[in-house]
Amino acid sequence: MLIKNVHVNNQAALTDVLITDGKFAQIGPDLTAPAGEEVIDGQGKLLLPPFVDSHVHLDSTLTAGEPEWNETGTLFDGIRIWSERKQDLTKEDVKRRAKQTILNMVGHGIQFVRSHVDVTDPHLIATQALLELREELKDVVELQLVAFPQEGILSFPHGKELMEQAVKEGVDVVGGIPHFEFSTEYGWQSVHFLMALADKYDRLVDVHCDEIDDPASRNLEVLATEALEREMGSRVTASHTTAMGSYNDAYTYKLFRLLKMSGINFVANPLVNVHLGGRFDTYPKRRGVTRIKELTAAGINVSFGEDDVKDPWNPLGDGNMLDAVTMGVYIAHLMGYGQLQDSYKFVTTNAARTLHVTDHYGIEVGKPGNCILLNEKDFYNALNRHVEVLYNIRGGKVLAKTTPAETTVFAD
Ligand code: 17E
Ligand code: FE2
Repeated sequence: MLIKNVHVNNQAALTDVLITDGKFAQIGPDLTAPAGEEVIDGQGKLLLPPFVDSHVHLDSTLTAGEPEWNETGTLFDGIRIWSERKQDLTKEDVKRRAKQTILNMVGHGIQFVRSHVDVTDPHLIATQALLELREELKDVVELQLVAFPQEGILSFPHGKELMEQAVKEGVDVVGGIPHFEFSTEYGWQSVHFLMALADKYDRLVDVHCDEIDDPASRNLEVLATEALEREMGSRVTASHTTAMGSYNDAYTYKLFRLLKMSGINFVANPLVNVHLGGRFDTYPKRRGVTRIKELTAAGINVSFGEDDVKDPWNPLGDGNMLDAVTMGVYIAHLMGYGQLQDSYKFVTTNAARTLHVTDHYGIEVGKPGNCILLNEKDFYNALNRHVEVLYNIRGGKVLAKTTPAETTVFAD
């Protein structure tokens, strides 16, 4: 495939991109297609590596309203409602809903997904369903699965055994939820347990960490210390960390030293965190998000996830990462022109680092020919107009194609 006349990675210059045998073969001006090769006229638009959703829950997707809508909008009612819906899970139910959401995501330019899967289920039904789907859809999407103990590791019957069982069955990443454990002590113990488990089985780590408007929720320092001492930093991710929005500045200053030394990654979920956060405040009302701007300024890797697509934690969601970026730049005060132009990194290169897939991610000669063509010349305009992904290209083949809607205004 030859893609003509595109701005690669938001650069000012126009260029061509040739993909042969599924890999980027040449990037430069005035390339010619080998005989019979498919040619796409890029029309001066933006070519990026595929979008990455670095944090979503595919087991619960498309269950909003079942058995009830989350009318309070708290994390805790979300957990309660999901716990009821979980009783009715079958493998077919999970696979059907997850597949529908994944295909929708693909239509919006996503090719890499990290999904948490709730392992606080004695039968691990959702885990088995998503493990099967990971294989069945491997030509469409690279799906990473996180063993996520929604109701706790130490606070749920046989929580530790269920975590280890999920890892043995093949999940890629070890998760946790220390702020939801019964006690601070259980929270810390859960972090030590999950880090040892990941180390033993050579897995990545992604913990729901301090997702609560409580400045006393300080499991992040335990996770970062473990990551530092085990030298696992780049393989470890702290998701949510919304309590950091409530930490005092003196403590945060001290914490940042450790975070930088540890090299861990962060995932913010701007849409869902602004929705679930601040729910127990009157006024002033907290924003419920982590310190995206300050982490980024400190050189720490931050990516964005959508977290939920229509489930007990988010009644909305369309599998479109531009929604997460829009909310993220507003809520984190990243609205400078350069910051807006660069904000695609939260859902592309930064997210690829979080997923630990950078060896096969990016528009570079020799890497797999995966890329997306957005219907604007640069990311500032793409974000502003929330444009279509015209082509989602995987291994030099069109995986999804979108024809833009056409509006005619009848006025002089
Ligand atoms: N579970 C949780 O603990 N936190 C979340 N944000 C979601 C599920 C979506
Ligand atoms: Fe989450």
